[in-house]
Amino acid sequence: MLPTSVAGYYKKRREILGKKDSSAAFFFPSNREYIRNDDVHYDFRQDSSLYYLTGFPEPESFLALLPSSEGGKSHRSILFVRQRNPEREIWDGERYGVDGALNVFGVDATYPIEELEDQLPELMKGVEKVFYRANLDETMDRRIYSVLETYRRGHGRSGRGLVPIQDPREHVGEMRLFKDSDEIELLCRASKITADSHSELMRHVKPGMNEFEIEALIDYLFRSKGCQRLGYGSIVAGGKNATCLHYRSNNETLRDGDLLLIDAGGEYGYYTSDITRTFPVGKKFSDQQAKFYDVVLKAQMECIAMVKPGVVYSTIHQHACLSLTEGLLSLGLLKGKTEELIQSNAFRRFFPHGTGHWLGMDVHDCGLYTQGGESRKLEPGMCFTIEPGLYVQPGDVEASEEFRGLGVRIEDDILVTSSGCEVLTKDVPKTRADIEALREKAFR
Ligand SMILES: [Mn+2]
Repeated sequence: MLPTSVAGYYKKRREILGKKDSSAAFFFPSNREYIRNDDVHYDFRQDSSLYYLTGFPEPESFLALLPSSEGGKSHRSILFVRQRNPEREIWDGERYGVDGALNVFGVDATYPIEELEDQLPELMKGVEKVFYRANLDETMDRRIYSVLETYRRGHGRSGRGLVPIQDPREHVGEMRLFKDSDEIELLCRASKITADSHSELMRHVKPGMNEFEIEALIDYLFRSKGCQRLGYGSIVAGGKNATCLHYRSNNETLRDGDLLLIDAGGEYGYYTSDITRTFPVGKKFSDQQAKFYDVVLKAQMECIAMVKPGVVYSTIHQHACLSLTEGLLSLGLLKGKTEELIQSNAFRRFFPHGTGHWLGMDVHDCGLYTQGGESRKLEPGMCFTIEPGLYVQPGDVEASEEFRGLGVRIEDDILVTSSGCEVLTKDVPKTRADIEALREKAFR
């Protein structure tokens, strides 16, 4: 159960959101439960924005923020929830129910979720616009249209149309982009657990293990250190599998002499970390792997060194492109003039993704990357990843053979502070010397 002070913490967020449009309603449905097979569901996780605004963890719920009928007052918060059901609770666990949700989550009223279409139009008095994210869930879209139609009819023969629907992502995204001290604490915790786990993997991986054994170890390490779940599906890619950016099969045997790329992050208190490390399956990097690895590491460390308030976000990616292009020239993988290679995006053959993304409750967190058509400037409280990588496709016959099938990505989580930045994931080694020192331990 949430203590009252915590309920107040979510209430504050709802007030801030309501102030963004005093005559609008804001609707946030819970995530759907997805069927895996027959009557078995995939693991449920609450929609991040609904959780951000309420702390309410259950499926089949719905938050409505409605303008107050008294002028100047903040929006009312109405939560629709599942009713208590002793028989279902034996199967699925306890529910808060209508009374429990009202007592615990500091909202102004609660109703059974079945009454959404009946209650909501009545409660919407004075609403001129609705913020709702359509096209995620067709069933919910139909329910919302039914609510808006009933609301429209409530005005008699007025000739009015449906109130307009606008996407709430930008308003909530802007709030979620800036992490407060409580959120930073959760991010630090997620990052610390994730970093420690990656270090532990470096001490345990051995040739002959299967990628899924490593995946199982990751699950174990994150959860045994306090994570409720993972922030996203782990990528455990040995050898050439690392050149597949979203490799998820995780079912091949690791071979001595190959590199292993692991991209995995634990979620703690609904905030996730996101770390990638690439290290030898054996004890040491080969000479070719070492040269290739150091190009990525140099780019990554230079990018991190740039981070401070006022820096334009896109300049970090621009720098990664420059640094990696110079590295590709030194490796002989590209030929020509640096400027022209950047102009023509030649590096994209080896570096086809961006240098990072916002990080928070979602691994690819919400928040605008541009404002007024320009890349935005970094400000304290923003958190994002820096993750340059280089990949030479196994079938890239134009590339020198010694580099074919190599994939290296190095990713850390960065918090912008008032004086610069903090690397939340700094505890996991990334220089070759530090990695090889840990790898040595796996073979003792
Ligand atoms: Mn990432």
